[in-house]
Amino acid sequence: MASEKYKPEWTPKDAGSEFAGRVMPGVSGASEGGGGHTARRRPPRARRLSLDDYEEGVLRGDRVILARAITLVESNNPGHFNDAQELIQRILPHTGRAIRVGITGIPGAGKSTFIEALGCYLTEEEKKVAVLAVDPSSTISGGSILGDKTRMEKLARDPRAFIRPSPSGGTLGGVTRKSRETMLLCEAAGYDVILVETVGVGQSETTVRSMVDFFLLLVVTGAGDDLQGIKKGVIELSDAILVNKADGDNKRRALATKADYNQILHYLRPATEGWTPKAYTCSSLTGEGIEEMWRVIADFREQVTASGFFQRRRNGQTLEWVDSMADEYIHSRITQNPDISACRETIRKQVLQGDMTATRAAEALIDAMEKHLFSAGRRENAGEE
Ligand SMILES: Nc1nc2c(ncn2[C@@H]2O[C@H](COP(=O)(O)OP(=O)(O)OP(=O)(O)O)[C@@H](O)[C@H]2O)c(=O)[nH]1
Ligand SMILES: [Mg+2]
Repeated sequence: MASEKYKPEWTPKDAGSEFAGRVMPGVSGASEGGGGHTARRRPPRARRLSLDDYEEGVLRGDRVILARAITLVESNNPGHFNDAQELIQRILPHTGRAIRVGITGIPGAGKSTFIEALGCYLTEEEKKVAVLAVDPSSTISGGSILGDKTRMEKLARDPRAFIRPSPSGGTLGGVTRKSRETMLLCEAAGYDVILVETVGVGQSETTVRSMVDFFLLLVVTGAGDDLQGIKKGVIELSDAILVNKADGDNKRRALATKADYNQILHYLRPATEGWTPKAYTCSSLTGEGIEEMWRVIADFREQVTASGFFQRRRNGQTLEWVDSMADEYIHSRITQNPDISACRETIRKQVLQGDMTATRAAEALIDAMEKHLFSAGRRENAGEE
């Protein structure tokens, strides 16, 4: 086979047969780089699931199907949206039985370590625990939970636990909708406790507060008397403050910090009607104080359920969610409509030039929206008939 024809093109002009190439015919059935018996097999493609499969799998508590159902809910593909909504509708009667706990705190306060400690305590008590992360600023999915999964190593291996990273933003309702619907799926799958860790900065505290029953602020002893940049507003959202890392030399200081926070809480309006928030200490490393914290959450549930506020808050949260999605939808329809945008620009200029009052401008904008949005709506409806 060694011949001129097979010589590589960089072969020196006067070279002999040592530069000849050989071309081997392929062997059918073998894969690249090996004989038939070592052929690499592709993992089988996941079978497409029907809505019945999803529903039945989630209700059975199948973790693989639960994960796929969450992926469906998180999809930004408009084709998946209706299926996801149909699935949520079907599982809705099986939701609402879990206690939903939000956990916030500055980066490094020990949220993930605390969740690991509390989660493991609960699974030992034979409870099923789902851990979700919510990062409203996330544009790519799966960001920090990769790091968190190593911090929640024991919990991640526990068959009674389910850990899911923050979804990314995107279509209607964004991260909030996806996280809430994920929570519903986990409840339908039989999880008794949902722990939601706030990730990132900005609006995550209020977003998480609006989807949980109990909101826990994790703090650590700071250098000096400062409040570690924790906004008063976040303290006001909290049902308890937990001074973490109360271990070793730090324990004494943690107790002092707890007393400081109790003082502050004394002057603030409680976040939950009929419940007095207090400060506690714990060590997520040694486990001291973890059980006490769970007792507090269980007492909260009992007390606030008895007063009727537990369900009232949930109802309020759901209705606010509906309104905010509708607002967001209208807003995006307006900003994406080129006719309205053009009109808006003109009106804004006129206001700044003093040619139009602010109130007249608002009226003119509303007229433009009604004209363009609602006449477009009528055209769509007419087209469907
Ligand atoms: N001594 C001590 N260290 C702790 C405790 N809890 C957490 N840590 C340590 O504090 C560091 C930060 O903990 P994380 O659990 O990652 O904190 P986080 O609040 O989840 O941090 P972000 O997710 O980055 O916001 C880690 O090195 C933990 O080992 C504790 O109770 N005691
Ligand atoms: Mg964390």
